[in-house]
Amino acid sequence: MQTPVFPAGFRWGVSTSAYQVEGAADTDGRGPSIWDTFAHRPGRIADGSSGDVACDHYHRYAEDVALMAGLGISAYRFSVAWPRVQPSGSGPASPRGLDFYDRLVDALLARDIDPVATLYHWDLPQPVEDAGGWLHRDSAGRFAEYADLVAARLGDRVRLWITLNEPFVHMSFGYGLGTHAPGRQLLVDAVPAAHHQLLGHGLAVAALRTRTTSPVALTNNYAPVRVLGDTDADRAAGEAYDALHNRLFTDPVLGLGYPPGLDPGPEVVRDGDLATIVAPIDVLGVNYYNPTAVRAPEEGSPLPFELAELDGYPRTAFDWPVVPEGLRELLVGLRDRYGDALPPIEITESGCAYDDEPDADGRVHDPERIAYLDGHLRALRAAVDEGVDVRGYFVWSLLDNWEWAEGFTKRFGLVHVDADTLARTPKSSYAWYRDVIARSRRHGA
Ligand code: PNW
Repeated sequence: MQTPVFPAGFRWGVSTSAYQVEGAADTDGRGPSIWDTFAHRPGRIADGSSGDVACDHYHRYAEDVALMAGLGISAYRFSVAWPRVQPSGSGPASPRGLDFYDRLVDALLARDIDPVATLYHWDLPQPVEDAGGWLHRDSAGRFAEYADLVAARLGDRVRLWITLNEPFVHMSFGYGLGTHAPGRQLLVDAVPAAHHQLLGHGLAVAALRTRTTSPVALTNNYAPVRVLGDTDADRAAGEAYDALHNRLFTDPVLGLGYPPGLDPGPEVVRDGDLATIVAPIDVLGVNYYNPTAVRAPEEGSPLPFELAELDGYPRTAFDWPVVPEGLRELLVGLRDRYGDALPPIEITESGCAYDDEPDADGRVHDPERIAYLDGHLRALRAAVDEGVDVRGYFVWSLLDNWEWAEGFTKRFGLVHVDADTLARTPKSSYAWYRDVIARSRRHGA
């Protein structure tokens, strides 16, 4: 059976993020971000690496855009590094910092590839963190000022704007558990970092509307919840986790207010904030990797759920279960939950890590990735056939890049990157994805 085709005009893409691919950490006046600080602190990154050089995409972007053109994609999702645009986290834009994105956007348009820009993919300028980071209300306004500076320069050419990437993962790993930058371990006290990101999103949407007519989106990570056990306590734990992971950053934006139990309270949420946050978005960005298994917590646990292993599925090199069906489940679930309030969806990340290395002939075979993507495109097609309005699909990622706390140990790319030479070698999944796109263009309906 062939991979399904999608309607004409369906957006085929790949995604990356600034700190994970650019490198050039000190180039052209870039300032430090929380990820520079975190990665250079001993013991935080699996292989002791940092994004100082990453894939050196900052200098090799022309080669990378040529690889994209070879895929035949219609869109490239990248992120803009706030510390390049405002090296000290506030004040006027650094023209040299914006120049890079100007060049990138023009190179994409010259190849007929839509630039899709994420404004924030977790690289907060260190001075903004030093002033309280996302725990502090002022960060929301600062983010909107930064968004305005970027849109003033690129607003005429970016085809889709995404304000934030995965604010849930940023809040929970960065401020709740401390496994990501800025490394704070506040557990449930991290919730103000939710409200201030959402407020920043709403203020940024308003700023973007004055600068561009292109659509505006928010990208969230979603995980269908699988409840292990059949007690009321297990089901309550499932509800609690679903509210935190899947609803906290979506319900307020789509007009439902904060989910029960997660309202940050009057000290944090001021009059008018929810009206700012509910500013209409044109697209909901959906990132999907796997479902989450949950059961009732032990007595005395600080959290209202306990995360568990989801058995019975193949696993990626990240040890994440491969559950394509979860994508259909989550898309139908979003439609059922939000109904007419749900805007069109684009899958802004989907992908997997495997230990891909060149064979004796220098070729990189990654049949597991092909099976993974094929399965997820089938699940996506099933959701579309059930009436969910999905307009695009972006593979994470174009390149083997710097995978946050895992450093270079997890390879997500359609293109292999040699750790020493940074040479790019398209994997067999690259040719497969190219053929899927071409066939969909010919036969799409
Ligand atoms: C996303 N989880 O992060 C990010 O948007 C990317 O930057 C990242 O490289 C990619 O997924 C692969 O990890 C996630 O544990 C990090 O559920 C963690 C989770 C999900 C997404």
